[in-house]
Amino acid sequence: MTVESTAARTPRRASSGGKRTSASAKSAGASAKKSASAKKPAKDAGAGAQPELVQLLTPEGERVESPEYDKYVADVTPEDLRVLYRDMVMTRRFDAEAVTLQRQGELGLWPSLLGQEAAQVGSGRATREDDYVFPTYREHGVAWCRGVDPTLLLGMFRGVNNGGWDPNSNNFHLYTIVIGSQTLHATGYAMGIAKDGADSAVVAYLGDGATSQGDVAEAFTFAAVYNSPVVFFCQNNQWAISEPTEKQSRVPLYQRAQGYGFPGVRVDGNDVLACLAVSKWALERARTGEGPSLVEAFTYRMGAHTTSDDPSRYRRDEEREAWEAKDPIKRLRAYLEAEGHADEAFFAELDAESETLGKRVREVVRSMPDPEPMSIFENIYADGHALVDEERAEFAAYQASFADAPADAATGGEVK
Ligand SMILES: Cc1ncc(C[n+]2csc(CCOP(=O)(O)OP(=O)(O)O)c2C)c(N)n1
Ligand SMILES: [Mg+2]
Repeated sequence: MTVESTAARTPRRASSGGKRTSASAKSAGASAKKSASAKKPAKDAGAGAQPELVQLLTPEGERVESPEYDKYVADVTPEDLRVLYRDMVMTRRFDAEAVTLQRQGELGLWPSLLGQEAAQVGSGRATREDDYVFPTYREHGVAWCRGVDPTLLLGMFRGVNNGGWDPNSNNFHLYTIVIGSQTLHATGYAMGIAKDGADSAVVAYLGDGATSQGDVAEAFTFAAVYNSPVVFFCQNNQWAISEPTEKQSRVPLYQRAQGYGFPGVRVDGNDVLACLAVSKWALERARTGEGPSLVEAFTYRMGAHTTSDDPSRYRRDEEREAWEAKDPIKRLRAYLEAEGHADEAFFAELDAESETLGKRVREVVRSMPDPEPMSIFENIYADGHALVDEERAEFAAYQASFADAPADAATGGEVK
């Protein structure tokens, strides 16, 4: 059983508040021990109020109570916790392989998710199969939870295709590099869902830097005014390339939501259980007609922005070291061990499984065929477009200008 399937059992259109069943004796999510640093003010990223941080697992892996959010993980079993742990380990291993592949010239570029596994797995596992997800370019952990084969994420970064997967297979949209624009796509999609009368929800991922984009302001406005079933899941990883969050906003990011008229919550983005709980809260709001929410997952980009970036030029090692102590995988492991929910054999098997994944990713990427040059013009517009036709013809003529060009190169590229 997966956490996702747990979510899928939640009745649709269930009225919010007080209707969820209380935790069973063996449900791991309920075993909160002490109350909490949930009320402890977090290190503020902006000026003004000291924000509260929703936290269910401390960095040391101790379960703390949250009167508001415990109920959203009350049905999480030890098996579910192991699934969450596995998701994070597999995702990190995949990501490490991709970085290595880029360093060896097999990929053109790679945006690592290192450090953001809990934010992505917690929110990803909160979604239901019929929900629709609009990612940025860094949501490899969410893709994993949605069941997208990770090797498919690499085609675009190898330059062999323009996307790599069918968004409708897993309700996981293509990666979007144009900062913030996916929040508009998500809001439009959510408006459509509402018009259809479906009770699915939409999740739009965005970064801290993206909150400065006009597209995001428009998406927030439309989502609020149309009361759309969309969750804006902002991973505040403290940096937008070399720009720190405090240069993006005068207030903590989650407080931006208030001005648009919907709630915003800051969650410990390195605590997978808290991210699961807060995401379920936000998704339930969306499903039950309560409209959009903003979740700010307070986390840290442990690596470079992309493999083209060198963070040592703009941030100090001590900052990274401080965040290492809050590692999302270490803290869930500590909790699993303390509660006796996982033994050495589990961790050893997972290590072996993740190595197998790394090997598979490497083999698949290296054997990806080069595309036909003209295929870059495919799948752009459903009904064609004059400008694309012109560019296709120009490129075909260019191809044909080479001495060793195949005889049909100037035909406009009838690519099979
Ligand atoms: C509209 C637009 N402007 C600028 C860029 C260049 N750019 C790429 S990533 C990035 C920073 C994004 O930071 P953030 O939203 O915090 O996401 P993160 O990369 O930290 O996940 C910028 C400015 C872009 N891709 N699109
Ligand atoms: Mg960022």
